[in-house]
Amino acid sequence: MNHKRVLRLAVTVAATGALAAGMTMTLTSTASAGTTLKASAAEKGRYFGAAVAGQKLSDNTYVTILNREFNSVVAENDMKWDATEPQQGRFNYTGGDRLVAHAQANGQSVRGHALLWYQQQPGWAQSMSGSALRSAMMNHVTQVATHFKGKIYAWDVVNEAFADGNSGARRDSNLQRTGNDWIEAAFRAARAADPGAKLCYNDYNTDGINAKSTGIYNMVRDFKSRGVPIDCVGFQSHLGTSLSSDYQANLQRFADLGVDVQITELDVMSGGNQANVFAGVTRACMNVSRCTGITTWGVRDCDSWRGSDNALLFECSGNKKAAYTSVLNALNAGPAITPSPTTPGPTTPGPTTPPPTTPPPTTPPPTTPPPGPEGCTASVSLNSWTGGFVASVKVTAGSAGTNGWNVSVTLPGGASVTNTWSATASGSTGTVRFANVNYNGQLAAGQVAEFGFQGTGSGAGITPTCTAS
Ligand code: 9MR
Repeated sequence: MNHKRVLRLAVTVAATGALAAGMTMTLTSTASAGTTLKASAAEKGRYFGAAVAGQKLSDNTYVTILNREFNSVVAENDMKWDATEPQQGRFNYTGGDRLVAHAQANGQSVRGHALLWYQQQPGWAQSMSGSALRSAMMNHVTQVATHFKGKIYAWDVVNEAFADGNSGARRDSNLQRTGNDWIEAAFRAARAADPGAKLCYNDYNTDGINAKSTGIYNMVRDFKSRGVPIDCVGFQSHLGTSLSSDYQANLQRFADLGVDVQITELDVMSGGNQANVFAGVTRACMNVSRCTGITTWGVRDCDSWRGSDNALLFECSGNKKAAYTSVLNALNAGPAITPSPTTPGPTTPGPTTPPPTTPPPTTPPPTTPPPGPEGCTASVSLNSWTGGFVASVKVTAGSAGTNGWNVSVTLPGGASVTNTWSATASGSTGTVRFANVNYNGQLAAGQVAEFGFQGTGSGAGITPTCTAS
């Protein structure tokens, strides 16, 4: 296993000047300002995520930051092929299941990483080729996507299949040598296994318009034209000391093909410009309405694969860095998503409201059967500004758990819902019904799901009612 990867920094077209000058662009900012990454991202209909190393889930400082700041997680290694199928046909989901359980208990959505990648293959797969490998690959995609079905917001179905440099061509690998159609075959298998997950292609050195990103762009365009099921493209964004001036334009050209884009593995070389580069990436995502979220590749500097680069947003002690503040400010300054009338609104994972600062009142010990609603309850927290609001709704399953839920909200006159995440809305004015999406409908007794919506007008006084199925 090659665990010592050479750090591949993005091609940097010097944009330092533009960044330092604050990238003069006009942003419509709202009066509200979140105080955590996840709240600020959620206010703008996005998620903010982190890659999680399984063994760190027992580190208090780490978990405190993870749950306070992030509402999306991805396994740094635990869902890769070597981890999930160490021997052919014998699957191990221990690490992946642990992360999913953590996410579900803390209102975080999960990105799945990665079904097929030329690295971190188990030894048995590395030594296979031809049709035997092709069928092992497809079985792997099917089995893993089926195991996690309904729990994954977006899968990196294929990771890093394009070559670096100027060719714009596929990378040579044992996977590629099974036939050029392996990527579309993988996407079709993943769709069949988990129709509710968004299916992404993910790669690095795609941080601007260059030969590699153009090769990928051409593949995505071809897939869309032939109906190959692809929903999103991940831009890893392992960055150096400056940001390409066409970073945003590159995201936008992919979005214009009809796919979501996501920043999937963000980390940035430390030094004087780190905060500016982080802010530039955040602004770019906020300015592209189909950019549904940002994930940093780890939590604190000392959790990062980049070691002494100090490439993340928190010091080891847990202190916030200047880069943290720059990202938070860029999230708060970003324009809200305004869904286009012809396309459905983005279904991004929703915001999680910060946990209450006072513990809930203690209730007398339960008798048998335990008290509490059989169905579900819902509560809302509102973030309002003149002319608009974001509602974060918490759904709590009653004693029987849920297979699905519906939440109804009656809006005041003049108010209307413009965007919804982690639920599907019916109607936009008057009484609006929100139904679970496939990854958050099944709740155990007492378990919480969160969704959100954005509206124009006033949301004052809305009272959600929940029914379970
Ligand atoms: O951060 C991951 C590190 O712990 C592993 O040793 C390494 C194995 O190759 O993979 C790292 O994560 C990579 C990700 O899965 C794909 N894009 C590049 C990331 C950094 O190398």
